[in-house]
Amino acid sequence: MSKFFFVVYHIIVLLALSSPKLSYSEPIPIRNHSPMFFGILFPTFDSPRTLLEEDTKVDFTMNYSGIFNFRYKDDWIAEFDMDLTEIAVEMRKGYSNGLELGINIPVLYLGAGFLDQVILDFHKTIGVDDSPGPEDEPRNRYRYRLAYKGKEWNSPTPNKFLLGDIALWAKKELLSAEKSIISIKMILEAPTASTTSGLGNGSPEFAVLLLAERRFEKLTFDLNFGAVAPGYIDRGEKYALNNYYFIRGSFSYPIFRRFSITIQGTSSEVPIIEKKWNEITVGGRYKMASGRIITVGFLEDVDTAAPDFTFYLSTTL
Ligand SMILES: [Ca+2]
Ligand SMILES: [Ca+2]
Repeated sequence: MSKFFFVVYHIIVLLALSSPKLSYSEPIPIRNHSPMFFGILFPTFDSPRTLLEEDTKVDFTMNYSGIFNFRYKDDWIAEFDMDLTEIAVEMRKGYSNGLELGINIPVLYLGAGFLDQVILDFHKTIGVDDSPGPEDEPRNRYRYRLAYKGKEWNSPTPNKFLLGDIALWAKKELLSAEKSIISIKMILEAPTASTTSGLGNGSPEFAVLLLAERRFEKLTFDLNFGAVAPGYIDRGEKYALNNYYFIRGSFSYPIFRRFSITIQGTSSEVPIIEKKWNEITVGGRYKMASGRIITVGFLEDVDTAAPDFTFYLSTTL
């Protein structure tokens, strides 16, 4: 055994022996940063569990995406080459009878990024060919271009922090048994982001989700089914968006007392340009002795409506 693996092995054994039982494994609420969804409500993966009455939870989350997507379809021209960082504060509070209310306040930052060559090298190492595509394009360039029927849409301002659309939700447990929970969640996204210099769509949006969870021994299985009414995109003229549906599934498993891994996937319809969006995410949660939970996730898209990848990091307060 090399010295490195010897040290890692002992750290893992220490973590496994030194801590109380992990009681926290659930889906990873990583963001969809596909450019087909810019500004449009796409609910994140959520557990049906609600906070106890008077309990509050505050999460700081960061989603970092490398985006490269050039599509020419019907009357659309879509050219995206950028990195997108989304930082958000998410607050929840529990009420009686399994009711939870929450708010998500996001701030976005678009720019040229710095990782293009690193990702190309990584893809080459694992045997993915990026040509034609990013391999043949300039490195670390900012490009946001969206045109419909020859009309250019507004571009958000790069290299600046931009307020995103703020979302409010209510979640209510419908069924709560020892190993199974089913909840309904309703989300309202308000058009707080600018439609001219930000990534706002300018329309209020609604979503209804059915959330379910089933535990088998240590394994936790979660399912989300969602229906979204994204309204329209306001660019001076209003462009109606199709309502769409999505389904998500996840498996979480505690491999050590403080650390659980999650593998999850999403399949969704897309409100403009493309037909479908599919992704797979792997990640994990680590519960510190203080009770703070650190979550990481890595998302890879499996079709063309896609950013290259999204990296997720969050911490509870
Ligand atoms: Ca929106
Ligand atoms: Ca790039």
